[in-house]
Amino acid sequence: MTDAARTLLINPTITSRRSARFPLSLLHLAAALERSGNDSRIIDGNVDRDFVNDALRALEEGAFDAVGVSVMGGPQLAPAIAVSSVIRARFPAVPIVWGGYFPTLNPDAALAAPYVDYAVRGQAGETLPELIAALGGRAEAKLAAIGGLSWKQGGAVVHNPNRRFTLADHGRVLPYDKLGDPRRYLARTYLGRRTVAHQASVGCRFRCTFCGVAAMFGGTTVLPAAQQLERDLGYLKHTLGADSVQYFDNNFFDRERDMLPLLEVMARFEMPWWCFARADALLNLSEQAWKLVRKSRLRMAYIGAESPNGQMLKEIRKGTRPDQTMAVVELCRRHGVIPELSFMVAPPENTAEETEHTFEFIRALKRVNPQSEVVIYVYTPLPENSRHEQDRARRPAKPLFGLDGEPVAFPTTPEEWAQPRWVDYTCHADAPWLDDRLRRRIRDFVTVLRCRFPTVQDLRSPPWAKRSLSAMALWRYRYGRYDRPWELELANRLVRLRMPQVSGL
Ligand code: B12
Ligand code: SF4
Repeated sequence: MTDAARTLLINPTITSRRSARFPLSLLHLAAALERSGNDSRIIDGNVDRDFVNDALRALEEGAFDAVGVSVMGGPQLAPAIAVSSVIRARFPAVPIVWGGYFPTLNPDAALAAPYVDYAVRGQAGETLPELIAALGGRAEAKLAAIGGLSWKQGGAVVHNPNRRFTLADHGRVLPYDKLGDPRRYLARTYLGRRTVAHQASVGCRFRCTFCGVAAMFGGTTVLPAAQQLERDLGYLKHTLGADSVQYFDNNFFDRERDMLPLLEVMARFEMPWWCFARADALLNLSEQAWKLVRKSRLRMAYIGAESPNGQMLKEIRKGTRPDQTMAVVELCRRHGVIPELSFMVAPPENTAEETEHTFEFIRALKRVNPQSEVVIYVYTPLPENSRHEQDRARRPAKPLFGLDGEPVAFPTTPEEWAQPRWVDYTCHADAPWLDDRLRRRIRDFVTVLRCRFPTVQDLRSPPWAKRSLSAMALWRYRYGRYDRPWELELANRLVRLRMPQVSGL
């Protein structure tokens, strides 16, 4: 490989142009490649809807030494397969590298595809430059020494050891200019007119058994230095003109003593913000920290409540309790923060009872804080093989069975994972142990709930339409008559209320 190798970095389409946010994964990789003296070009399928042809054109025009594709399980798989397979067909000599959550959690499935040569697990800031450097002669000894890499040797797949997670401060902001005009990624949201996406820390110190983040990071988290955050926010606010921030940090509030310097920076910027958080972390914040949280203008915290069943929370190693969920909605109300609570209904055991129990719990939360927002997912545990290697043997998951009584067999190729039923599984929208009656029941409850309490995140629907829907849903919600809310479905089709779980903010 020459000294300055060129890599084509692709983010396959996963959301609408309106909902596109910075492809932070690729920006981090472009920065890492630049630091190692290499060049790259980014194609973002969220803004470039013809990204497959544009990728082919880029490869025709310029000499690229490798293609890197960012792949999250779910709806991003089909476009990732499409772009990778046409590149393989037209440019068979160009190595194709997959990275992101899908290959991290399913490296064997990723490498089962003939159009994937390398799967990078976890962070790739060091792995990718090392791989690019090793590609020239494809020296196997060099490949074998690269941490976090899975690759093919003969007919077998080799998984090199994991790599440690880092968050080194390289003294500069991400190379946003690689996206053309980065300002087109700022969006009007309920936080502000120009909301920007940013990730300050890396990882999460918890190991909830169902969570892809735990599977990726294995309980590790690294926070940025205050000066790094200050520099990044300064650039986003003063150079790009952002007025509010959506933090993509997996779990924003870590230990308070480490958070205080970061909150002080954010309190100086006073840019309204949204983040992922845990109920226990918010409940444990001191008055001093809350003062900074209020000053920094936290508007909404997305909290994984998961279930009202304490035993289930223990089994999935959530580490929080239902009474903490109840307490945090009250605490948020007092501090002017909207709690956005996510729940996982329809677990594999006591499926229907647990679901009804969760609906009742949600109603109780709404009574304490009617502003609480609720996101309902179906509980779809990770395949045992996808869990972090340290967690796999420790507490093996219970076997899963479908409605037919047969054990659930997870897919083994990207094509299988891209089938609608497995996309739904990845999106926590459906599971093999759900019957039609329960599916319908969940859908009906969600329809009544979101019509009765339209989300503040929806700026598209006019206020009168939201008010009318809410009034229409009143009697159904009050009397628990969720079944077949045809009139709400019809009205909803006209208004098209937003679904933040699909498009983000
Ligand atoms: C923004 C985001 C989205 C955006 C799209 C992002 C995009 N690609 O354009 C939207 C809102 C569309 C989205 C959708 C979904 N998402 Co999402 N999303 C995120 C979020 C919040 C941030 C991603 C990010 O930018 N991270 C920051 C970057 C720097 O980290 P990174 O992406 O991990 O990248 C690093 C490595 O993974 C690796 N890497 C990544 N790409 C590549 C490529 C190459 C070539 C290499 C070598 C390495 C590499 O290197 C990078 C730098 O170190 C994450 C949570 C998180 N904090 O990561 C969830 C997350 C990735 N999403 C997740 C999921 C499951 C989804 C959904 C599929 C399902 C759902 N219900 O949420 C939906 C699909 C919804 C639908 N029905 O359409 C899960 C994945 C877990 C899993 N089990 O696989 C996460 C972790 C959320 C969670 N806590 O569960 N998502
Ligand atoms: S559910 Fe939240 S707290 Fe648990 S591992 Fe995932 S990101 Fe961390």
